[in-house]
Amino acid sequence: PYRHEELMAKVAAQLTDKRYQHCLRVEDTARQLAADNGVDIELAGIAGLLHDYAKQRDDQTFIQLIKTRGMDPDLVSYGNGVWHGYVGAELIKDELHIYNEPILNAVRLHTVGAPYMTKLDQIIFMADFIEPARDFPGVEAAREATAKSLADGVRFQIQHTLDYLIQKGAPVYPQTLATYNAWVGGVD
Ligand code: DGI
Ligand code: FE
Ligand code: FE
Ligand code: FE
Repeated sequence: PYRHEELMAKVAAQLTDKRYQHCLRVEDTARQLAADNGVDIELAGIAGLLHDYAKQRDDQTFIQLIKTRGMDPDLVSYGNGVWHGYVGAELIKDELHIYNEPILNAVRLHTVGAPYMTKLDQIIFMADFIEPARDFPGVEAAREATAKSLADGVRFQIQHTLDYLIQKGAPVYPQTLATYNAWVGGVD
């Protein structure tokens, strides 16, 4: 249904070669995680390929869409990191004519996660974090957690991300915190 070669060309046309190569590695990692976790491999591959489709658009493009599509107005205060998933899904509909909600949602949530994530959402979230070229301190532990279970991987990543944002003094989008509370926060 989705012409793979055609989508690859469309993604490549929007990104630097470096970012495009990352998308191909995320596609590959997503396919592996899908095979390991009983998720549709083609769907996971397409979502992985497309996840950063909008990453290199101008701020103005994102801000305009946030305003005209009735998205959370607070999004405007958070920047490309938070925009390219949520708003990127709108550009994927408009430009690639892909309306598959499981794919679009996995793209929307790939950076900040959500309290409830489907297995496909979790796969794209994790594939982006652990693809073979990632080399931050802790990536091996993240790969091991993800191999144990997707949920362990998600917990690891959201804790790492929140920690990173706080270390940097970056603003935390409320949904990032909601993801953290749902997956990590436990009373004891
Ligand atoms: O697009 P990638 O570089 O492959 O990776 P990504 O989509 O996971 O993350 C993009 C950036 O978004 C990353 O540097 C961390 C940042 N980010 C994640 N959550 C938040 C955030 N930035 C802000 N300001 N607030 C958040 O809640
Ligand atoms: Fe991204
Ligand atoms: Fe990510
Ligand atoms: Fe990415």
